[in-house]
Amino acid sequence: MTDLAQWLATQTQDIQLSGVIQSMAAAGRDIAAVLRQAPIAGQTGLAGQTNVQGEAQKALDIISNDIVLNHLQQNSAVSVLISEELDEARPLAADGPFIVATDPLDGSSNLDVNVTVGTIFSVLRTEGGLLQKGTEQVAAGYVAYGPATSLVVRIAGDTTVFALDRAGGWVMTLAAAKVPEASGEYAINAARERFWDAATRAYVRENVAGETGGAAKRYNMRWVGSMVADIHRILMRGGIFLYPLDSETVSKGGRLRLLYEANPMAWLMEGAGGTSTTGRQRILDVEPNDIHQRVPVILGSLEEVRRIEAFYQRQ
Ligand code: AHM
Ligand code: MG
Repeated sequence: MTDLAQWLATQTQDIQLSGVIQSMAAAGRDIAAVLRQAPIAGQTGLAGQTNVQGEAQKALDIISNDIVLNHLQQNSAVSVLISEELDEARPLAADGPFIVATDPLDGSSNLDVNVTVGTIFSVLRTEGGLLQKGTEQVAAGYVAYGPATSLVVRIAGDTTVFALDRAGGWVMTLAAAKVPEASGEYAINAARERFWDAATRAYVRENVAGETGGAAKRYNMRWVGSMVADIHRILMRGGIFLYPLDSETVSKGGRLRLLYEANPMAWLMEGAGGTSTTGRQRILDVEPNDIHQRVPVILGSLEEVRRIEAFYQRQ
């Protein structure tokens, strides 16, 4: 059995970079422990509520952010933390060579129904500044808090999957994830159809028509509403995830965030042979102009991403 430290030693000579990934993995282990206990501690609700002991609750989003922050504050390799939960980038070790961008608890609206949520992270070099394209990432990963707690991580090579064992260690369960090129499964919030652009409409219409339509095969649809859960399924068995630009999100540039949601997921997908697009360009090539910038997100199996890109080209 290979553990995380052994795997890291095969992926990079950079001890500091390994340490950053170890810190995020440790944060994930600690967040998993909090989540397991959350219904008993009365912590699945919103901030501002009180728990059964009458104590003020902090939403798990804030607790998870604090856990990540605490781990990274102890790591002198990290100069700055960018987080969905922090308005501004948070300076940490003055001369640390790395920046971490994170969504500490993605999909948290699903917590009260005990559905898989996750921690997403991206690692950048400090010298590149806060606003760097996804291609500049040196590593990315997520932790999925599901029936098992999984860590999916990639430096520059393969996208690799670990599971958290009962002793709190990470055991490699898949050395190199491979997203099947073809798939008949798509993930989109179909209740937003009235806001969709023409390309998304045309693509989904074909999928719904199945073997009788232009795509000439049968499709199935899945939407957990928790990006980490949807992406993990696609990474393991193929499919496509879509949160396209639509008429309701167009003024903001999309729904999901570029630096700590789209870029790390695109990095992991590409490492597993999948691909990503905004519809118009590769996600990893988007120039950020704000740390909380939003972006349209389409990623997964090669053939399906190419199919919807063709609709965008015709539009
Ligand atoms: P969050 O970062 O506020 O948790 O929102 C992101 C989540 C993703 O996990 C998920 O893919 C998407 O929002 C779900 O959106 P919708 O509410 O349209 O289903
Ligand atoms: Mg999020």
